[in-house]
Amino acid sequence: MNLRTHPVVCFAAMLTIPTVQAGPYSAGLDDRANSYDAPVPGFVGPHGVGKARIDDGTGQFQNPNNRVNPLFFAWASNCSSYERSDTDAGFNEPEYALGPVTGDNFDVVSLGDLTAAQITTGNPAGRITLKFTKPIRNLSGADFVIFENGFISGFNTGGSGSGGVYAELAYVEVSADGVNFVRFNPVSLTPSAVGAYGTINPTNVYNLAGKHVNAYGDCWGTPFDIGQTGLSEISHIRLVDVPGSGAYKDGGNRSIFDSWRTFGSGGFDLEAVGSISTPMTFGQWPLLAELPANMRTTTADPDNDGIPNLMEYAFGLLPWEKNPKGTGWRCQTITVGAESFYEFTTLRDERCMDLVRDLQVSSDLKIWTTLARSTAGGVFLPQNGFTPLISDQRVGDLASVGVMREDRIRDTRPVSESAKRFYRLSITRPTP
Ligand SMILES: [Ca+2]
Ligand SMILES: [Ca+2]
Ligand SMILES: [Ca+2]
Ligand SMILES: [Ca+2]
Repeated sequence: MNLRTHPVVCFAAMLTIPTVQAGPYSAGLDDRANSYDAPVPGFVGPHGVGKARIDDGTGQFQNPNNRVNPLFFAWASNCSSYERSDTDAGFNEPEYALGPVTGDNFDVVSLGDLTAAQITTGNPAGRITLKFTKPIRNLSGADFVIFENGFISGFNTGGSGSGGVYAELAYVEVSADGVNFVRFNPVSLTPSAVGAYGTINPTNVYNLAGKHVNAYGDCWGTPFDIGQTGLSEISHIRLVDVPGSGAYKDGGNRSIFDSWRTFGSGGFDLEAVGSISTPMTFGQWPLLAELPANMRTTTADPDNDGIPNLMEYAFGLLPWEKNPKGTGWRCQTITVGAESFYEFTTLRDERCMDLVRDLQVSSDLKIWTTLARSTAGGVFLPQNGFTPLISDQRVGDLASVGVMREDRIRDTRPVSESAKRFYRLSITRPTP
């Protein structure tokens, strides 16, 4: 719904408010620890995580110093098809779904809503298919994020009462060839119809787009993990509107309810689709484009934090933000039983495909031998007959995002052995 087209919200025929059992899924905004679908902020910066930088139309900006979340490496670039299900005017230009998120809830394309009669007749629901220039790979955690224009409603109208999300939901389908699509398995535990312009409790909804808030200054998107579909890489994402009458079902054959029926910008409103898991080389790293032209080399250090650009890229850091000394790589002593061992910790962005990372040992600082190696963004593996203990885990405060890793590599040779042993981390970019 867009209030520009519907300045008066009508809520006739509202239902009584049922007792609602909340599900385990994420809230409408800023629920970073949720293990299912923690929403991903479209913007970050000094005005707060998830606070959109929006042109208010007079040349003034809300949250002017925030920027689009640099976690996103690509945005939908083409619309392959767009079939709206109603004939309402406005919000029918698919170009509004392309390019970076804006946080502007009017910068959308609507899929349209179906009437009860049309649902009975079997009219198809509105749908749109978007294409990415580079494939999105299944890396750790969420791989892409969908931004609709839901908002926290102050109206005590729907199934979850005041403070629920005014949500228009859509099924999400992905494809590697633009022909064969696989649908994410949707879950909707909303117990009953919420009426036109009613709200839902988003903790009852999973694997449907449209449950998170992206309006009036708050900008959060819904994460999707390609790993759930059995595909390893995709190029197309299709959204199919769910008219929330209850006629459309989730993966457990439960009725899906959302605000229904809506007009003007009826049904799902797509604002943007961002990719996290787009493999990169240093030269393709989108963060480079935001640096001054003479500061884009591998060795340049525009933020003067002692970490050259190639290392900022390798460690998933920001080349324009000063990182504390020692960020990205450290060594500590770990005691196991009666003995101590050196353990190395390093950061790794899984999307950096062109790097070779070697943890190396030497007894004389001249001849170095590799203890463990990571290639093409992958986990470290033991080398040359060494048997270091290796583990890795997600790093960062967003439970849905997994591409940023922290590796731990523990040498098996005790510290107490008297022979000298030096360590270094080497990050190289083999000549393409
Ligand atoms: Ca709508
Ligand atoms: Ca994934
Ligand atoms: Ca730097
Ligand atoms: Ca930095």
